[in-house]
Amino acid sequence: MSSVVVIGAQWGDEGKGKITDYLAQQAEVVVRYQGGNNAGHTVEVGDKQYKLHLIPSGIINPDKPCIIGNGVVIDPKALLDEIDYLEKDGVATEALTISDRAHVIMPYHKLLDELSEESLGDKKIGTTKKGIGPAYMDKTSRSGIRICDLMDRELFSDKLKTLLEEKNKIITLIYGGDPLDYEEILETYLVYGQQLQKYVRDTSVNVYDYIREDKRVLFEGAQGTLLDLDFGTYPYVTSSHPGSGGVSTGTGVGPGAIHEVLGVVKAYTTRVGEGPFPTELFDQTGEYIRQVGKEYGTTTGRARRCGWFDGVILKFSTRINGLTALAITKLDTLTGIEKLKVCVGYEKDGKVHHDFPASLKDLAACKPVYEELDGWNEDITMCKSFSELPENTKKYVAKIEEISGIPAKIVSVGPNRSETIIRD
Ligand code: 2SA
Ligand code: GDP
Ligand code: MG
Repeated sequence: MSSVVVIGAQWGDEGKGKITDYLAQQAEVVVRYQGGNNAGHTVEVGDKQYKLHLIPSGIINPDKPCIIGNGVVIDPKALLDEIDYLEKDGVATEALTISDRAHVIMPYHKLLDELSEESLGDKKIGTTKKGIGPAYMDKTSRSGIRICDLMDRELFSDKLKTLLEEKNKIITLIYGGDPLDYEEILETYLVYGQQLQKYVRDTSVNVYDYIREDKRVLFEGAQGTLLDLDFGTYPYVTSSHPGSGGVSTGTGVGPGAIHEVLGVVKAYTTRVGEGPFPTELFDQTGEYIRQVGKEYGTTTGRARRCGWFDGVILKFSTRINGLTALAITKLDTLTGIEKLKVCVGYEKDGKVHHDFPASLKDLAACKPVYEELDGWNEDITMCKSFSELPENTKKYVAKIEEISGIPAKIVSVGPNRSETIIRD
C-alpha cells in the first residue's frame, strides 16, 4: 500500500472508522477530505470505544499524524470538544493539523439547517442539523468564512458583519426566528481562532510532501457514495463529495496520488435520514438486524433504517469510485438468519435494470430482484482467518465479490480492531 482511500460504498455507517483505524496502524498519515461533524466514526480497540466526528480515525494510533483537509467544514467548538474528549481519554492530539482553507460552520449555519428542516415538513432531508448544508452553500456562493479568516480580526469582523445582516434577514423574515448577535459571535469565534491556531497549516503542502516521498497516506471518507452530492439519491444527500473524486479537491493532490480505492460495504444495507431505499425491510428481520447490529446514529442516536444487501448499489459504487478492493463489515450481524436475500437487479416496466437510476421517481418504481442464499448459525466473531469462516459465510462473501467484480481483501466480524480478517 502507498496511498489508499477508504470510501463508504453505501449510505454511510459501513464501518469506515473501524477500517481506517485498522489500516492506520500501517499508514504514515491519515487525512479527512470532506464532510464535517455530521460524521460519526466508531473505533473500538481493546475495551475502549471512541466516537469520532471530525478528527481522522487514525488518531487512536499513538503519534499518528492526522490531517483535516480543506474540503472539510469545521465547527470550531465541536473540534475543540473532540480534542478535549480524546485528551481526557489519554489520546494525544499533538499530531493533528487542520487546513487553513477549510470552511467554518457558523452558528447561523446550524440554525438555518434546523429552520429549513422544520419548514420542509414531510419533505425534510433528515439532516444531522449540524449546519453542513448551509456551510457548503456559503462556500459555493463564495461568501464562506475560512479557518484562516478567524486569525484576522479585521477581515473576520468585516466579513461577519455583512454576512450576519443577510443571514438575520433570512432567519427573521423567512423563518420567523430570532436574530443572532454579532458581537457575541465575533468574540466567541476569535477565541476559537486563537485556540485552534497551533493546529492550522497549509495542509495541501504536507499531503503533497507525503505523497512525493512515497509515504503511505490514508484518506478517510465520511458518509457514503449514495449520499454524494452528484451521485447520491439527490436531494436526499449530504452537501459534499464522499466518493473518491472528493479526495483531490478536498486535500489538494492530483488524482494520481491515489493508488488503492477501498470500498467499505456492510453485509446488509442501512440508511439514516429520509429518501428512497429499495431493499428496506419493514418486518421483524429489519428490526432484528437493527437490534443485533446496534444500528443507531453515531452522531444523533437516530434509528437507522435496515434492509437486504443491494448489489445494484455496490456495482454503482464500484464504478463511480473506481473501487479496487472491498472491506465487508458486520457479517456477524447476519448470523442466525436462515435465508439471506441479496438484490441483484431492479425490475421496472417488465425489465431488469442493473444501473442505479438518477430519478427518484424511477427508483421508487423499481422492485428489487433477489437471489436467496443460505445463512449460517455459527459464531464467527472468533474467526481469525478466512478459512475458519463457515462455508455459507464464504459463499455470501463470494456473491458480493461476484457482483462487484473486485476482491474482498478485508472481512470484519465484530466492532473491535481485533475482529478483522485480512485475506492474502
Ligand atoms: P447532513 O447533516 O446535511 O449531512 O445530512 C444530509 C444527509 O446525509 C446523511 N448523513 C449521514 N448518514 C449516515 N451517517 C452519518 N453520520 C452519523 C452516523 C449520522 C447520525 O455515523 O450515524 O448520527 O445520525 C451521516 N451524516 C449525514 C443524513 O442522514 C441525511 O440523509
Ligand atoms: P462509519 O460512519 O462508517 O465509521 O460507521 P459507524 O461507526 O457510524 O457505524 C458502524 C458501527 O458498526 C459502529 O458501531 C462500529 O463499531 C460497528 N462495526 C464496525 N464493523 C463491525 C463488524 O464487523 N461487526 C459489528 N458487529 N459491528 C461493527
Ligand atoms: Mg457513521
